Amino acid sequence: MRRKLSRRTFAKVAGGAALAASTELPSLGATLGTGNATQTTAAARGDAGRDFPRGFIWGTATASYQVEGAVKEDGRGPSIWDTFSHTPGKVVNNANGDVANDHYHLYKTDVQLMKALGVKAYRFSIAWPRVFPNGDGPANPKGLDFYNRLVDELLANGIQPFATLYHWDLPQSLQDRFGGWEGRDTSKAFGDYAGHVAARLSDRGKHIFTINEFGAFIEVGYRWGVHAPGLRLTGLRLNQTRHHAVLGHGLAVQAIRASAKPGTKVGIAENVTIPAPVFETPENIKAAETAMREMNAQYLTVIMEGKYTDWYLKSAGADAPKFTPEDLKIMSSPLDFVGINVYTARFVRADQSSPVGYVEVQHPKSFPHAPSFWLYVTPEALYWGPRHVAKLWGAKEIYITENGCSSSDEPAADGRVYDTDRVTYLRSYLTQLRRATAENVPVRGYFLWSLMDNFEWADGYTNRFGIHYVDYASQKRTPKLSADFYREVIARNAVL
Ligand code: GBH
Repeated sequence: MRRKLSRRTFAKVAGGAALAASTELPSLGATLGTGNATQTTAAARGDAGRDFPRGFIWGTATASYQVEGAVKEDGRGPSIWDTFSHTPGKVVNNANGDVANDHYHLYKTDVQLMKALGVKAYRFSIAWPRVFPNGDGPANPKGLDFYNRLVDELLANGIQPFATLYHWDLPQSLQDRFGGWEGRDTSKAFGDYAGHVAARLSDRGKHIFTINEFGAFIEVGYRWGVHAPGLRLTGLRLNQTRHHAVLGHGLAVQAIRASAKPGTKVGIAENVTIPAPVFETPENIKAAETAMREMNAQYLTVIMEGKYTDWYLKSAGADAPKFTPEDLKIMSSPLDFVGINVYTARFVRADQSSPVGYVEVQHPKSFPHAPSFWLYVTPEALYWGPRHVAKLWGAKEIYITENGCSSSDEPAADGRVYDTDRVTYLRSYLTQLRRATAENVPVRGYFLWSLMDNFEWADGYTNRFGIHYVDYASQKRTPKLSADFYREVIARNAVL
């Protein structure tokens, strides 16, 4: 299943990117290392047609359990990912995040990597069990101190902190006592934790994301059993768990509003399922818009619309979640921005014989994908994702909170990694993002996943998503070719 993407198939999908570049590219040698490219105009640089809006925020992202290590330090409590990864057979090679990238100790080094790239923002996540070792109850001030140090270090280097409150490391105690997100008490505890952090970090951290990817930690963790906590729920129990997770998000938004300093902005980072029209006729575009609402009914749609779609409730029947009108109000608390994690798209076409007016066109076996079997290379995702969010729900501020890809990443004789497949992937996707910004879709920033290779959940350390190569034995980080590429993109504010 995990086949490598051949050069030929990659070239096939990358073809679209070249079309946008109407002017001749300067030679690589001439462009690498030009720190002052932003001081000239796009036209003078030959970037016209490939440039991003002024002030566009370029960033990188990581998540606590994937990079921090130090799982027993300074009073951190255990999370469901400690339990899961230490259960034999759950993670490739039985790997775990005990040490990971040792970012807990090496964060200053890592901030320098970001500075060298020229990123303006860093999206990291806060480990809930560092702040509340049991999820609720007494706080552990030493836990938050780490994030205070990190935020100060970022600001001292001119990098804006964008903090995510939940990137899957649920305190184990909440799993034991309430069944994790199966229990409404977890939603409530999440709200309290969010308010606590916002009160203490929002004097410096102005952008807060509540939850990363319902569509991953619920579906993969509570439905497929492939991620922590490794459950296989179905029917009403599954739908109620989904509901509690979104409710937790809403309670967190309210708690942040109540406790944060003025000027704090709140949003979400969701891996929306992105339906792209299989080709762009008005009928297929309409079908894709309908599909966007239905495919995300349990998560982003209810957050943006304050109700579950009729079709979702009808299809769920007796298994539909139990909720009150008050729940829906909380879940749809207004957001300042919408973050979407964009990796891949699904193709749809109009079909009037379908009750929802669309059908999905499955990817054939030969469709190119990255080493991660699920990562079909569909650059259109980075156009249709934000466009749907803006058009359907009127979002005024959108962030691409993750985008990136895995690659086989074998160091060459000179020790460097020439990840031309990743560069090609990024160029193709960014070309589509640029199409969106050129049409005034309000995308304000982009966070590349990931700053560096890290613990890739059930894949352990076997699947690398970084633009810096990490040698885990020595903890040495080495920029890949994609890091050079991204540095140039940032300096020129244009796709290269
Ligand atoms: C993101 O999820 C995560 O936010 C990030 O932590 C992660 O490192 C990054 O992607 C790269 O994977 O094994 O069949 O159950 C992206 C959405 C959802 C895609 C879960 C992979 C697992 C498929 N992911 N999915 S399966």
